[in-house]
Amino acid sequence: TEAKHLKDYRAPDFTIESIALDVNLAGKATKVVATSRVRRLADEGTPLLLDGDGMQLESVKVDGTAVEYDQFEGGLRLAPAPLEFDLEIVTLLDPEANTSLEGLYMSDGAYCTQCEAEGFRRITYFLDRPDVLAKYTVRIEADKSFPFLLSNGNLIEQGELDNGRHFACWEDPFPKPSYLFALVAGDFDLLEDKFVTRSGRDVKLQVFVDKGNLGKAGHAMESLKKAMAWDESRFDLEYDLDIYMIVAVDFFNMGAMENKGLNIFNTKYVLADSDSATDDDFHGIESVVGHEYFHNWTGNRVTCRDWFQLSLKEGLTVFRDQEFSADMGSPAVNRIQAIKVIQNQQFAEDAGPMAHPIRPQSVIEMNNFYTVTVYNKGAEVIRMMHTLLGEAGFQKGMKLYFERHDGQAVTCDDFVSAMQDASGVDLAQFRQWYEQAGTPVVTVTDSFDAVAGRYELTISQENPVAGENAKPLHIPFDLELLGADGTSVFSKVLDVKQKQETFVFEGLGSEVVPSLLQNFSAPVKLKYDYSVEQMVHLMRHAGSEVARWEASVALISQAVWQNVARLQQSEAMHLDPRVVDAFRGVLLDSNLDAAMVAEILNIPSAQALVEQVDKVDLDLLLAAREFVIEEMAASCEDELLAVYRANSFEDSVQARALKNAALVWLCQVNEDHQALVSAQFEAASNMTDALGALVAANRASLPLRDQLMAEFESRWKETPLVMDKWFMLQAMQDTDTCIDRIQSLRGHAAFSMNNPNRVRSLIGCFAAANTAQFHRADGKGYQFMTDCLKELNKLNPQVAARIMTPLIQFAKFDDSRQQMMKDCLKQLQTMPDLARDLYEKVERALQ
Ligand code: BAL
Ligand code: ZN
Repeated sequence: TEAKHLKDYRAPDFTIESIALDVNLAGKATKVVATSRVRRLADEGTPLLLDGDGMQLESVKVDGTAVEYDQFEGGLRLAPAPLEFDLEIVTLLDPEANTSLEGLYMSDGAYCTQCEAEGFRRITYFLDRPDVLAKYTVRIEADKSFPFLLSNGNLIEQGELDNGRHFACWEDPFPKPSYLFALVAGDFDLLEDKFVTRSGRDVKLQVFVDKGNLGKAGHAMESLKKAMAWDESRFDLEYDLDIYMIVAVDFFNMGAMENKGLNIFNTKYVLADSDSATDDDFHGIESVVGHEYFHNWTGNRVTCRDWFQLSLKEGLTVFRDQEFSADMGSPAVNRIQAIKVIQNQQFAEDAGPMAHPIRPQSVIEMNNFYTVTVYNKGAEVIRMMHTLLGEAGFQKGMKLYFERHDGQAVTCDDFVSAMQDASGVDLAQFRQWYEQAGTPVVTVTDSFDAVAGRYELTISQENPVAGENAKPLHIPFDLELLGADGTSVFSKVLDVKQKQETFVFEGLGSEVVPSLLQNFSAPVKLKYDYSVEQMVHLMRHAGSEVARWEASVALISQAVWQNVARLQQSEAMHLDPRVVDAFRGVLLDSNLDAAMVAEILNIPSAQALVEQVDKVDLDLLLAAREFVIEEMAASCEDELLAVYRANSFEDSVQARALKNAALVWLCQVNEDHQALVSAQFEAASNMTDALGALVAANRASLPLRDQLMAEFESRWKETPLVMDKWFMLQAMQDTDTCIDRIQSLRGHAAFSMNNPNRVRSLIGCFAAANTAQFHRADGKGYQFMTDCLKELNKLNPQVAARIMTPLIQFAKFDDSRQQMMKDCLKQLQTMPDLARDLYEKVERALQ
């Protein structure tokens, strides 16, 4: 359990130019014969070290002759070898016993693989690192009860064998790192289609789903075709193989995996029809199908030199999938969703013990670094470059990046260099964004000289996590100045480069209201003392919809914190009528897109509010937030009802979003509105409306809640992805009995601790989203999570480490809660068989 450091990176001593994998699938006696062409890059006399884990090693041969070897924890050492040789390794695997879902495992009776980051070493001994790129040929043999035998690249041969067995051979013409290897064997329903590329090549498209789910594969297929067309038109990138396959499996640690030509997906991001999937699910599928497809260039054609560079492919590919979603739908709503991920989750990561730069400097378990920092802050860093270079400059940079690095394994620095060299924009200082952990705090002060017509804006930056010596960052700071009548008098992205800088604006006839850091132009915390009038002004007049939403977040956040302060002084809470009026104005504004109004109604979560401060009295925060919602809802009840009714008649994603947001508020203020809930639930012709009703009933713990939940369960108990929604609702109810209910639901027929989707829905969601019950003052929430983690530690450490995140983010809470959380972590720390994944997080938290 030692950390690896970026500074210790060394090029490999050997490389593997090609590998022939012969995989004989036979349950517990599955056998893999791997024949690699190995070439020594280092000096003569250098031993060959191979990675390997959790397999039974049968034999090792060099150029056909059995050789001696040393086996050690995590690998194999061979004596010094000739310059080039054939290496044959035979391993035995037990995919049925593999509950970690890394390497080769079984999902609902199908064989499948997951090799990123370091799963290939559970299939054979190998140079399992992304800078070793090999050509793969794969022969799969299995019983005919597994009709489909799939791997990367093109099918070159298949045939029948004796004893009810058959085989298939695949060849991938593109050299690839081992993490992009994939294999699937199973019985599926298959949806087929084709895409004709810009240059006129036919690409066969296949989506494989569990039997009986063919009717739910269409949206994924449509999304794939849209993604392929979009990457051609926006990024000038065309697909490069003759076939593209997506296989959906229900047991999957991640969302999906971009294996070359053979993506393996979590069913959650493939299966959808309007009966069983919400509008959000449809959107998520389009975005993840796009994401994996876009990896074909950003990740597969050009990959990472080492895992510290993960953001090279992930930050860039998230940026690309965000742009895809924006171009397919509403740019503003998509931007808001991306901003919320940073403000709610990434800021929390930065403020906790796992804070790391988007290019981490040290890692114990790589699986712990598939984070909102590497992915989503990484995407914000790419977005800032896009802002600095403009679309044309950015695309020139992409072109140069591929010209220079196609077929290579490279670093984040290589990417930035291509952007700089192609555009001529100096990015030297900008590279700091890859170095520093923590959220920079940007403080703004201003003054207006009415006589001179001069406005001065002073912007200063600090990074409390990176510390005093942190170099200042290059921050693209999007600024708009609005006149008293709401017109825009200045709008530009400022280049902020110093620790403190003052910008002067002359010739202003009257005082202006600044819209600062518009569209969240950099992933920083903004500190500026907005007055209520200013925020209300921005909500009405800011030039972009995102900026108007940002003003609403600032306004409502201030209202919550003011009431926290009142509670601390034992004063009565109250809500400024101007705040109510501003929200009422939004409800009445017929020019606003309904989805934007819904975003504004979905006020910041408790978690998002916690991230705005350094220390929090959670009980007061929850009380104040609830008070603000109830006051607002009570004051706007008529308008909410009108909005609810008006949007009930419309059949659109936007209308449903607004209607359902309004319903939550209505139920908060008056139980009588449960008639609306019940009517909506019974009449619902789609999952968005059915779930909207349940969410409202659950949130307000309405009397009919249990009955609706029971109806929903009996309708959907055989549909795992829908039961995940039901488990989530159970996990999110803020009632005293919640934990006991979750505990007993672990015995539900639809639940399994072996299935990550189920675990995330019932247990992960409790910790991540039921703030009140997870952080119960009696510590029961923490202990419940800890008990679950102890169990998952053996079954699936990767998922355990992922869902434990809220338990290590204790720094902002009161001493009593902090102590209880640490005590729980100490229970984990003393476990004799604590997995590396959990070990790393526990140690960092208790340090
Ligand atoms: N590479 C792991 C899954 C994804 O980010 O696409
Ligand atoms: Zn990705």
